[in-house]
Amino acid sequence: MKKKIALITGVTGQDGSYLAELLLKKKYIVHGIIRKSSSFNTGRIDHLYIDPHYKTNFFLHYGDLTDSNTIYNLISQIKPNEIYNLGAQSHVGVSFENPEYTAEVTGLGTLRILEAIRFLKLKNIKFYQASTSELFGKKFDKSFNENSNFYPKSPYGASKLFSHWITKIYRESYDIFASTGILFNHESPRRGETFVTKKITRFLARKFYGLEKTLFLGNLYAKRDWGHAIDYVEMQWKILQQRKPDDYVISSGKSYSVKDFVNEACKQIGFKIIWVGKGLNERAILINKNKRSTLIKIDKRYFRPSEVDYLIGDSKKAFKELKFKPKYNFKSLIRDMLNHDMSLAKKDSLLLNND
Ligand code: NAP
Ligand code: G4F
Repeated sequence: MKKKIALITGVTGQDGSYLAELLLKKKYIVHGIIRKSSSFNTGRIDHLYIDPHYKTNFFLHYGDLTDSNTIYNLISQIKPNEIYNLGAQSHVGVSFENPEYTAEVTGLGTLRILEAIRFLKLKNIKFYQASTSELFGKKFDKSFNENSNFYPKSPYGASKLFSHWITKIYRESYDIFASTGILFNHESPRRGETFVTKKITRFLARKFYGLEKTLFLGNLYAKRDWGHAIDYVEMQWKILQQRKPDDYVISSGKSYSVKDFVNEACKQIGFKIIWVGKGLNERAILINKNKRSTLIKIDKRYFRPSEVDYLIGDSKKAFKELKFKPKYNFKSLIRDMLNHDMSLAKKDSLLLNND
């Protein structure tokens, strides 16, 4: 049987790397688009890469979602059966600082791919758009599903809303197999270091080995529905294996605050903490025998001009139609992240002590 060909934008990111792994296991030929960078940016996929002079099913191409010509040429040359559009300026906080760039990449980037598909008239191509729970900025119901109202609260959310709607518009107008996954927060050992979960687990692991002093965080009271990226990328693939294109919410159905995340991570690593103070003066105090020290402080620069306070998803449709069965929960996600960060921190502390 002929091997399926997939093209992934954002292959160097958290999801892109796990998805490439999954598709290679499923015997796909996988092409990924990477950005030119002055330093290495392929750390998450280096283990998959084989010099193309030797036998490989994994190919990388330079490209950028702001560059229509390259997107068009790559799709035209590769003729993929499936395109996964995971590339984005994906940081909500940064989108307030770089709104125009975020709209270019996270919004218009999607349109560039859809236009290439339309112009090339490639038959049987399937397109996946990485939509997000950031579309649901305001709580209208108890939980959010495919029919909930959208109310984005950031330039990132607004850019993703454009991408979400334009995907539906191309599906309905041009009969393109274009689906979306409205994924709630998903984390992993490969999560970028500036997202709050990774910031916390990395800091605690390094603190354990004496490599850090204090962590600065923003809003501790925002609630998120957190899952594991390994479970969620499998659903991205499943969404494109359905008979008809559609939209699916992928979530755990449980919501925890940032503070809950800190408390659980501290418990797992064996740190006894108490919280004192209020507002910007709130702090977590580490109690070690009779000694007390400040472990976490609040820094107002990590607050956003507008915040999504509460997210919880309702994935009934995915449970039924995609047979969604996540292997990880809140506690095992944190354990996985901590185990990984502890082994990295241990290595760093050994290096430091050997110097
Ligand atoms: P991520 O780790 O931030 O990865 C983003 C990827 O996009 C990286 O490979 C990045 O390349 C690439 N990229 C950035 N700007 C680009 C540009 N101008 N042209 C081409 N590629 C570009 O994000 P993730 O967590 O894997 O998320 C994957 C997708 O799902 C994103 O679209 C995100 O917005 C969306 N999403 C994520 C979550 C979540 O909780 N993780 C939830 C819902 C939706 P570099 O490595 O070079 O920076
Ligand atoms: O980890 P975060 O930056 O993720 P956020 O904003 O929820 O966005 C992530 O999930 C979305 C899905 O809902 C994706 F679409 C998006 O691409 C991204 O992957 O922040 C989580 C919460 C926020 O409420 C934030 O205000 O944590 C709060 N927070 C508190 N202190 C912090 C910090 N966030 C960050 N990044 N850094 C802090 O120090």
